[in-house]
Amino acid sequence: MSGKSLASERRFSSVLIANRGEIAARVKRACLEMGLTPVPIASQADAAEAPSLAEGGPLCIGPSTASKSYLNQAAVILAARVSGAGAVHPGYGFLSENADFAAALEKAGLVFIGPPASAIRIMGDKIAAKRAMLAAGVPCVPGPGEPLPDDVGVIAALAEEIGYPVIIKAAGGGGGRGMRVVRSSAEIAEAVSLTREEARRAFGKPELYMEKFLEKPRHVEFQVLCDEHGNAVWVGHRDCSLQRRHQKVVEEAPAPGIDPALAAATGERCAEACRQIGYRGVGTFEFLYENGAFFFIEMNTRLQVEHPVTEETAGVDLVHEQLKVAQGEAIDIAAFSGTASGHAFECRINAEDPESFAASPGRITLARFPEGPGIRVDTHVYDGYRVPAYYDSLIAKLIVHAPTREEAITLMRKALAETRIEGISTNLPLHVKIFNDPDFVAGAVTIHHLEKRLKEGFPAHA
Ligand code: MV4
Repeated sequence: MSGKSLASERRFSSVLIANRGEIAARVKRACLEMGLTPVPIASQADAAEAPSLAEGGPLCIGPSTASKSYLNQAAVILAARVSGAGAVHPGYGFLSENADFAAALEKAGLVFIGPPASAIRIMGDKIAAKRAMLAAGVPCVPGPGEPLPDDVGVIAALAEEIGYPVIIKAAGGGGGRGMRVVRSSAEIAEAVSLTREEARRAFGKPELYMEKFLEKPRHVEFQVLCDEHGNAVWVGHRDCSLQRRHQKVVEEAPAPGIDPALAAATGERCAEACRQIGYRGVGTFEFLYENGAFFFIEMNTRLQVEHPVTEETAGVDLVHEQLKVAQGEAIDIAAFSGTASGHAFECRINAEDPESFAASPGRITLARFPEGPGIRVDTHVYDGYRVPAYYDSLIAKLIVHAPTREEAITLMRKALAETRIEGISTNLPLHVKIFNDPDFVAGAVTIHHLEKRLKEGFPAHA
């Protein structure tokens, strides 16, 4: 009964999209498909490329600099108020994992399309997240879910107990920021003091924790979906090991070569953790996978860039599900059991130099994307679109889905060959090399593979 009344309070008919680029386009499409009115917003740089407000274009919420527009909570909330939007979809990045923003929306009587602020807050503190996962029986990297003490002797003893190499991480870090590998007791005191100073400065939070450092892991993550009625399901896994400087380049689903029974057990642990913390919406459990075992590292409380590979293999629209559970609906558990089929890849097409990785903003004179069975392109760009210099360089996601991994690779090669972006530089040539790399094609490369290949100059293999 209380579920019903809660649901009716949460109903909304229009959704402010607090983001830009391909994900704003993706969320807009989902809103229209579900009979909801999308309310786009834009910074000045993005508004310059869009139709006017009178022509159905975005509400301009501020200057081009993200801190004055997409990150300006007051401006986003004001835009929601004046447009009469009932809910806000944050996309990824920007305000998507900001607990204060989620709380401010609720206070303003707006629905945040995401988890409760309390869940965002827990996962934003990597020590609290790890403690929650240990309590829920999710397998974690060896090391306590507790902050390091001040006493260097006690810290050194902990490192001996875990066994070198260890890694010191900042509780406020994540995504590769604020961490330091320590290979011997001689290095530990300096590593702790340097990381603590960085943590204080960058995150305003000096707490650190310690883990066993895994040398050659893969990055495998589990997608979850939860409603406020206590239902939580895991919706497959993805391999995101192919990365450079913590930026993912290619993702695939499912992660190749994982024992289905181990995946099911791990996925179920993730779902149970969600039930325990009262999670709602979509989420991702990031694991390191090494020697046939999973080790939790972080949870992301947002829709992720790479969600399409899960959508294609699981046959689910994750944005539709987000919109439904945000309105208080129960998820249809039966729709998620044993539906995964085939293999999907995603190539992130960035406006950047394929050799130096320098950003390459400017006018796209021609944009041609492939189409046909098994091919999906998530993008906001078109002939004549000007890529602004202010934001990240993602301009399109090329996604393929086929019955087998081999067929999906063949399809991606074809899709890449049919993609033409002119006027700016893109990383398309890098993707072509990756899909001709025998180790990548064989499957199951580690998180170090791409950087190793780049260092070698991507040798052409016979
Ligand atoms: C680690 C690790 C090895 N051992 N933790 C980097 C980003 C952040 N999410 C966690 N990261 C890592 N944590 C332990 N105990 C190696 C990394 C890591 C990494 C992880 C996932 C994807 C790419 C990575 C690249 C370098 C290091």
